[in-house]
Amino acid sequence: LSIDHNYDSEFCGSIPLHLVNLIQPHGVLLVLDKEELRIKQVSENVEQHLAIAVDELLEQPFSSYLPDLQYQDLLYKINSGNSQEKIPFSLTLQLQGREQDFIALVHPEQEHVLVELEENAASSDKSFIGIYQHIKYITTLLKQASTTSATAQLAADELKKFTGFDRVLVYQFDPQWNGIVVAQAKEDDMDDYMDLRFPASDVPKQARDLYFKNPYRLIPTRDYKPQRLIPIVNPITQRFTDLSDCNLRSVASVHLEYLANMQIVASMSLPLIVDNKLWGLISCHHKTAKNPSYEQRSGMELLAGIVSAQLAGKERESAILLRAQLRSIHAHLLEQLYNSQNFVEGLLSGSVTIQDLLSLTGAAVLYEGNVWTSGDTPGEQELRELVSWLRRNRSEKIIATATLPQEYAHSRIYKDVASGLVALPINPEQGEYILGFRPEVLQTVNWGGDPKKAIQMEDDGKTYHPRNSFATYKETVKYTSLPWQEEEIEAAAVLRSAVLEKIIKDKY
Ligand code: BLA
Repeated sequence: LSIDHNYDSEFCGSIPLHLVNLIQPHGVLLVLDKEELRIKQVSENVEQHLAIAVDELLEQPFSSYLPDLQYQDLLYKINSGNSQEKIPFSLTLQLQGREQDFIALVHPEQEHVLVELEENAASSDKSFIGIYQHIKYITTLLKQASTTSATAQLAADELKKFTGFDRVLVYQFDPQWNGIVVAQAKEDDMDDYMDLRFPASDVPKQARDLYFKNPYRLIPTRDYKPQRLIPIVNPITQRFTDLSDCNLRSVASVHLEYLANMQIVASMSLPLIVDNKLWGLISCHHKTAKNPSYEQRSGMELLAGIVSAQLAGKERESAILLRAQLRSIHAHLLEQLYNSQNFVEGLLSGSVTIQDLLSLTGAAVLYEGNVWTSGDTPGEQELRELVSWLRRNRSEKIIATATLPQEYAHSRIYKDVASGLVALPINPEQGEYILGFRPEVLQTVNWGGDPKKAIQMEDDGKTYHPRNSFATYKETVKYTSLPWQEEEIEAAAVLRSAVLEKIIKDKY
């Protein structure tokens, strides 16, 4: 795409999210030493949640607030190494003679242990059995969805019903890390984001990376007072405490502004991970504050995992289908190639051609000083110039581009036949190539707000804001063909080897 999002990695991508030293106020953070599990650092809001003052807690052994059995269990969880799984569990704290239940998340780090505690206020909205049956029902539906988009739409619809969020979106990343809303379920009065594309800087790299550490990012309300850690510097490490693993971590202010601009108060997002890669997100929005119960969060986490597995299955199926289609054309073409007088004939004429295999609208062979073409191609002189450019610029490998006119300005005059190019080198030193062409396909991309205005920098060059409008911004993408699929490039590579073999066989 022609829009340059150079801010992503250089600017938004450099905000250090993990060293903010602040948390959101809907829970507390305790930092314990590893040896004795003594409380070394706490968030300043402990008194609101635990009814014990900061000074009273600091330096106390955590064990003095726990029944012995729970303490033993905690020790086991910290030492077993299983805590990678990050399964929350309930802890009953003994505070000033009374007992209080919390949901705890424990993260053993290199030098200390992070303990996050939250009251589970909304837990009574559904019984375990109720939630279990609901998840089972959604899972059954998901298994029946036949395509990627059906899976995504079902996930959005069912997660909206399951959680009660006002808007649930399925957001899919493209190779440049822009994202497209591929499914949406929403209340009528919420803005419609379906099919809109958002620039990569909206979810910058370090925010994307954190989804591999945390099962979700929850912001129950953007209207909160951040809570500092006390003391400010972690007395164990003598540094700021790394909050990468901490669910309560305070939110980057640019993102809080973003949520305000989207007119939402609460947000929760969960990763969709396919083949170890961040495929997309499930993004949930609410007009007012919303803090789902731990049971609901766990259900959402589980469902995001199931949706990911379903998407992985669908992607694999379509890759297999494409491979199978290519393979049958390939078999024909190879047979024809072997039986032909010469490889040029075998590729360009006959019942199947290289055009069929690679979905080309034109093809050319430049070999031993001659030029052969089939279908729509640039003229002979233009082909010779194109090959000199290829020789100068590129390697011995197969080259495929869907944006030739952007890379080689001379080709703009024939963009209608060759905005997409695949080049199979035979003998690149001599300018001998097999070339395949695809025409320009003008695409309209609907962005959620003008991506060139994604970052609003103030005159001081330091203060910045996210864009304040997500109204559809239409961009016409020129000089671009349909994309080349990985499977097509693989097929081209196999064909190239067969051609090289044929040439040798015919010569000797
Ligand atoms: C975080 N941006 C996020 C998150 C989402 C988005 C989902 C994760 C936190 C959350 O769940 O709310 C973006 N949300 C979207 C998009 C849609 C959506 C695209 O629903 C589509 C419908 N953001 C900017 C700019 C910067 C930026 C200009 O717009 C940087 C200069 C940064 N976004 C940014 C940062 C975070 C973020 C730093 C991490 C916030 C945090 O976790 O503290």
